[in-house]
Amino acid sequence: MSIPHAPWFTESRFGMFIHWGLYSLPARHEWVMTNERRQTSDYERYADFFDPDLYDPVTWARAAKAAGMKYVVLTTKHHDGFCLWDSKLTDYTAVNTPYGRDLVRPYVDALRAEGLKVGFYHSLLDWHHPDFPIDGHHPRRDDADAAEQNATRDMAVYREYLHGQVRELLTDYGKIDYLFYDFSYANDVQHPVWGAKGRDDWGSEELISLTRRLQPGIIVNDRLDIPGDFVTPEQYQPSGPMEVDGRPVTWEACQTLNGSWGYFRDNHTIKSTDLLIRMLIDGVSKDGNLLLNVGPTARGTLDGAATSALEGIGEWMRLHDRSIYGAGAAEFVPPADARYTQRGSRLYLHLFAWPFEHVHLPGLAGKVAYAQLLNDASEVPMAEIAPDTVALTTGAGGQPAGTLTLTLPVLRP
Ligand code: FUL
Repeated sequence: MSIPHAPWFTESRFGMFIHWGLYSLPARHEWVMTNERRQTSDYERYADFFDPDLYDPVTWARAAKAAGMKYVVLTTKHHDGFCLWDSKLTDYTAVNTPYGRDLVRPYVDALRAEGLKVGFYHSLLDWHHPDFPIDGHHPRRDDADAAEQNATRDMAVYREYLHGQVRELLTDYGKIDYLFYDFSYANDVQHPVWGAKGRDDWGSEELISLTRRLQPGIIVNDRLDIPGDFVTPEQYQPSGPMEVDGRPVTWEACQTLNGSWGYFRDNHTIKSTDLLIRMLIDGVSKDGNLLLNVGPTARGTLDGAATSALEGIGEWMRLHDRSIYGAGAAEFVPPADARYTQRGSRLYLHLFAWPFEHVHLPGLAGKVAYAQLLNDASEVPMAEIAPDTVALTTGAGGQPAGTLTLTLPVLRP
């Protein structure tokens, strides 16, 4: 399902998520402020040490592009409230750190220069703002006087700040293609004392119209507690094309490399490159996008694990990207441990485990004109072995994530 006003999105299929902010300094998860119940005054000291001297968004943009990604989404502000841009509405910004500069402008410029679409992530939550009420996610939620503190916090004041900051971001940086709001939790956290926050708290209707008014053509996600342009399954792969109220929807799975979005120095449980490629294929086979996250270090670099994952994916994409871009779910059911993606009259069979000699494809007899490997265009011999089944002779050689292309003559009359 493509978005009528932004067909580029499903055509692209693959983007980069970047979680970067003060939490890159403690380097143990972007929720460190609330996980460790940090006092604001204690946490905000990280700003005194924020000096990403190696920040060079051109290298990020090039790494994304070389991996085959077509758009990039940066955390302009995460839940900790620290702003990467020169906001006039708070001092809690990158400008007031030893680095002393707006980080968003060079990011936007770098993406444009590389021909990538420009995305912003923006947190609805703000654990730094004095008017943001203490709720079930807040670092101060266990304070004995939390209720008392809340008496002086005014969500309406915060809401105005939120909208004002979005206005800055969507006014001062030229064309923005994509916005990921994060997140409304009306049905998510029914905290016994603080309850939840829903569309009225954030002023979701107004925020979304402001967004579209300032950036006609922008696409907006679904985390405002009202429908957006696409839905955002987080850290899971849906079991098939997604639907909401029985209707197909555009979707994008966001996924981490190692379970944390922000840089996590001591977490080495990185997903293998093979697995990441399979996640991308799996999503496309179900009509979805993949937004794959990296968490740059506090010096502004991508670490070795992220870099080699991106390079590995890029190597695969160089030979297989036509089974990804503009492709989507196929009308056939693949054999076990395989996925189909389809673009027009081309059907791509992705074998997650290389078969020993033959692969049988029910439902394809009489429908396939020719079969070949996508990586080297070598022919794959094909025979009809049953009234509806085709067998391909793939050879005994192993490939980690093999992709066969089947060329179908006519799929639809
Ligand atoms: C979540 C956030 O709470 C995580 O920190 C991360 O940003 C993820 C993409 O969305 O809801």
